[in-house]
Amino acid sequence: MKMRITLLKFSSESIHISRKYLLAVIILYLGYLNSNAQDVYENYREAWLKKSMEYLPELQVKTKVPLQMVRLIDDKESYQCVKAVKISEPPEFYQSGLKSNPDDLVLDFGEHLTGHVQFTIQSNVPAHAPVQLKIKFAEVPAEMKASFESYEGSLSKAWLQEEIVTLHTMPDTVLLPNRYAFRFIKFEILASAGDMDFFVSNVKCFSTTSAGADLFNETTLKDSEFQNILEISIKTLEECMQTVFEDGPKRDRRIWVGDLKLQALANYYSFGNFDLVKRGLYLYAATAAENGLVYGTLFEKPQPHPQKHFPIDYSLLYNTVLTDYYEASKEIGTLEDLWIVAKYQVLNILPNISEKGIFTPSPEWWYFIDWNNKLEKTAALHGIIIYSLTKTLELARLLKKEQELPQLQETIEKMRKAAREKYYDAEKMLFVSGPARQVSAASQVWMILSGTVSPEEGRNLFENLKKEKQVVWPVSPYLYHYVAEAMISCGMYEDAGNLIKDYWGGMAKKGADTFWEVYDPDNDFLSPYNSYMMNSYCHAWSCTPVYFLRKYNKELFP
Ligand code: RAM
Repeated sequence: MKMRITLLKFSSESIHISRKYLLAVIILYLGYLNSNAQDVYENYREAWLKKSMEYLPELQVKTKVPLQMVRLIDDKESYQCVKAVKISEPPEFYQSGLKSNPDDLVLDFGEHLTGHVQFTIQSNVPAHAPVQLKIKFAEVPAEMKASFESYEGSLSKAWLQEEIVTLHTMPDTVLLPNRYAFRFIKFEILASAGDMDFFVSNVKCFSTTSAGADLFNETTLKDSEFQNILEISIKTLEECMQTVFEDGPKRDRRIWVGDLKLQALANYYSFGNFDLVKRGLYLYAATAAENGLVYGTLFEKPQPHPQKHFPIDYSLLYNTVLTDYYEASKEIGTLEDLWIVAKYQVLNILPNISEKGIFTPSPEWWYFIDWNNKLEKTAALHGIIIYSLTKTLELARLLKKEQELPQLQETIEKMRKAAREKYYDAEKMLFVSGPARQVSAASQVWMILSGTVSPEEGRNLFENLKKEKQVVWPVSPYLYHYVAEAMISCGMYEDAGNLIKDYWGGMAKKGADTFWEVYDPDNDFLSPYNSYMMNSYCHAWSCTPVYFLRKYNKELFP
């Protein structure tokens, strides 16, 4: 009995001890869990945000006026089957009442602008009733000619630039409430008193940009076609450079990693605005998820915040914006600050890379690559991951931080090996993707840029691509940028030059004064949003010809 009591006592004590122990373990474990759930950037965000504010640029404002009055006519030969034909100079428009102007008369500023718009209105008789006006803005003629009422696209109709204003006092000078991205403006009366007519005059745009001067503008290319493409690409970039590198000043008016990367490259060969690049980099860091992954896109207002989704190719490409930045600036402080972000991009995807080097994206991520909805993206994504890891390794070496990601080199090698084993089709002598073994430019390009193949093998891939009947080609200047980059990395300068002339030059021939978000030479109406009205016609990721034409000047123009 005694024995039993002792035992019990012992046992209750030991239970007591083990409870204490357990509690400690639970606390430790919770602490660990919590530390996992904890914000990995907790101690950095404030400083990053502060830095992003230090790099907030002042916008330069220029006053622009319309150059001509145009009429939009149907024309099968013109881009999207609409042509703008000059009717008169603006003063003539100002002298005739809006009621006597035919519906399709439009003011043309002669160039793409991003800014605020002001005009003066007067009435023929002292105003005894208000007037309601519809003021419509468009980047391209067909967008102006289309009826926004018929819009059935997938994105919010509110993106289409149209303002309805009711004005009571005349004469009056009116500053419209939003910023617009446009070349064409149309005024239309929606409601008014029968005996009143209205005269619009002094239409002005206070256009804005943070771009500054083109630092390389003393060099004119001998080839006039290239020179024209170069100028359009600079103008595209200039319009997208606002208080951040926007993807498009009409839509989406926010910063995206994929666009930022290409804008930054073009900027290094034109405006050399390093502060705007740093602003973007710090904003991404400050608004990243608690697990460390940067989101694909973010907004500045009312305070910087992300749109919470992960295009994982974009998250990883963030690291390469850092290496590109260093290559251009040779400034290391920013890299030291943001190394931890680069590290967490890698740490977040390492669990998704198998022992055999296969990358399987997590279901909560998505990946972009290109807007061609026929594209099977698995192989291209695999290549982008290797490319980004390789750049991260360069960064780690530069900062002497390799020990913080000791598995990097081996992972890259594993993934390159896996790429050849899993995605290379020995018969076609091309990389293929997906169960249907799809052949696309995207798969070849990213395998080349990832260093999975040698330059010579890369050249063969391009050769074999030409022989292949069914190839999925890009539809965005974004992916075409990487096609040109891959060609250059294989020494195919002539091909890269031809591509720039065919693709970007194709837009120029169709009348682009800034380069478009999507361009399919065979389909002017292609739209990722099921409506060409919604496309952005001054789009950041299309601005890279200036980068190619100036960076590879010697090679492209020997
Ligand atoms: C669109 C924009 C942007 C791009 C993303 C993936 O919303 O065109 O430029 O980066 O898609």
